[in-house]
Amino acid sequence: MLRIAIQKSGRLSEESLNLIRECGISFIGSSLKLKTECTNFPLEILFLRDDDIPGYVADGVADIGIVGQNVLVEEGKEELTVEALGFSKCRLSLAVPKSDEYSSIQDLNGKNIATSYPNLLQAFLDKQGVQAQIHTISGSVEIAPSIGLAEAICDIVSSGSTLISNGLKEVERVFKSEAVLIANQELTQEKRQVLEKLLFRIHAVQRARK
Ligand code: PRT
Ligand code: ZN
Repeated sequence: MLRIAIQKSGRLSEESLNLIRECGISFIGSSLKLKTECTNFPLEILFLRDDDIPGYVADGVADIGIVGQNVLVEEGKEELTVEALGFSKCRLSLAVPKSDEYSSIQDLNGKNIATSYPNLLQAFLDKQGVQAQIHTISGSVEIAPSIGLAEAICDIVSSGSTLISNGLKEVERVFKSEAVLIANQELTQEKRQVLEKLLFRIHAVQRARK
């Protein structure tokens, strides 16, 4: 039996469950349960916060998982990656108030930047040779400039409408992300075989979607 960790409730949940279903795997789903066993495939589904998924897979509490690359790389666990899944595409971007003049990344030198992704942001700033103060906050990052917490933010963007409605403009793309399948690095031979079977089905689903 292979254990997969997916997001309990959020932007990855529905597409993660759809992928499992499209693989022809049946389960009795309930968002209230922490886990469920599939009825026609040796798979057990664990429902977790997305931030906890890389850690649980690294520790072997779950064998495999589906999570955004932004969370995976932020947590320093990209070595768990099996393959990209092509959904939940988004980007981590820097944004400043719409009315601010902005000509290059150097304009952020000495500024305060609010984000939930301090590691990804720090790596980007280091690469660009920019020194700024990073303020790590766990949510509502886009309101930071309007309440005077920071001059810039670094947050996940997909359509861009959240930035616009908060009077911000996107100025730099820091990281490109999509959902990825991850796996524990010490799976038993048996679990590895189940994973191979699952991957075979995932590839068939992906070909059919094209
Ligand atoms: O409760 P839990 O911790 O499990 O969930 P969460 O609230 O931390 O994550 P969730 O469900 O918001 O996102 C899960 C994953 O979906 C993220 O880690 C990304 O990999 C991916 N994803 C894709 C997104 C978005 N698109 C997205 N648009 N994650 C967040 N957003 C947010 C963003 O933070 C901003 O507030 O949506 C807003 C921007 O969207 P636009 O369309 O207005 O630009
Ligand atoms: Zn989260």
